[in-house]
Amino acid sequence: MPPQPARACQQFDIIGDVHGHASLLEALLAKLGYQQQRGAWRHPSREAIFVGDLIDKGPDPARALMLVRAMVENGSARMVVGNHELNWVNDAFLEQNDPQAFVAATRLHHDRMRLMEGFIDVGTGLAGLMEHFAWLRLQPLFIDEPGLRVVHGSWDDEAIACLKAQHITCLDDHGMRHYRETYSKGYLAIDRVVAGCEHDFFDQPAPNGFRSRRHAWCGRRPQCSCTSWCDLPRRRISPSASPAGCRRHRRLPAPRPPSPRSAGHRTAPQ
Ligand SMILES: [Mn+2]
Repeated sequence: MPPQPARACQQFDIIGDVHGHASLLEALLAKLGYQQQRGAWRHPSREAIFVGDLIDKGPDPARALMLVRAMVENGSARMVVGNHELNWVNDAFLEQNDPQAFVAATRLHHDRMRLMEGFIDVGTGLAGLMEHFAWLRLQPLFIDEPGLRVVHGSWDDEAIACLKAQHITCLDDHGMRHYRETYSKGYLAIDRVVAGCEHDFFDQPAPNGFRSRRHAWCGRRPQCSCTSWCDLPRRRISPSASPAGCRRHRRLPAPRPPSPRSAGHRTAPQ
């Protein structure tokens, strides 16, 4: 098949984890030459590519999410989801028909309190939050086109091929069905691409029932040192089921710069 024609817009600004820092993002966009026009930040000749993790940590995740969504919907940006979006979706997607349960699921992570408060502040409240959640679930796990490859966690040809073969493009019901099935090919591929993790499988299940250890990439192997039992779909794990010293989401050293072969970063699922 001949190469696909490149998109009209050939220049990109690749913007990493915003993590709720909406004001810093606005300053960055202004510095890069974007201007607010007709409800969204736009650049006359370039497109912004957000590499996921818009939410959590920073002071204003709601505004960060709304800003990026406005850019995507106006054609001045695209995004892929990061592990923080994946975690929120995994916590709350089964509760989308029950607002109270949705709030409870969203509140499982303390950082998401600010996300909820932000939507209340702008007057759209819970309905706005849930509507943005639904939109987030449709954002891609990866971008793969001539001249541009973007993921949040780790570009892995095998994992990308698996996602394509199984038509897993985002965190919609189809994608989440695969993701919730621990150890399925789809789960492992999403975990690799979005969270940057890979798994070491045991010959026999461990005494706690788990079949693998989960490692996050942090630059060049064998530096990867963030180890957790493979419990992501089930989320919470009782301390007694986890061996001493095994912590989920252990903080890692600062990630190395991304590989020149692909945009994105390789960090622990922090
Ligand atoms: Mn991340």
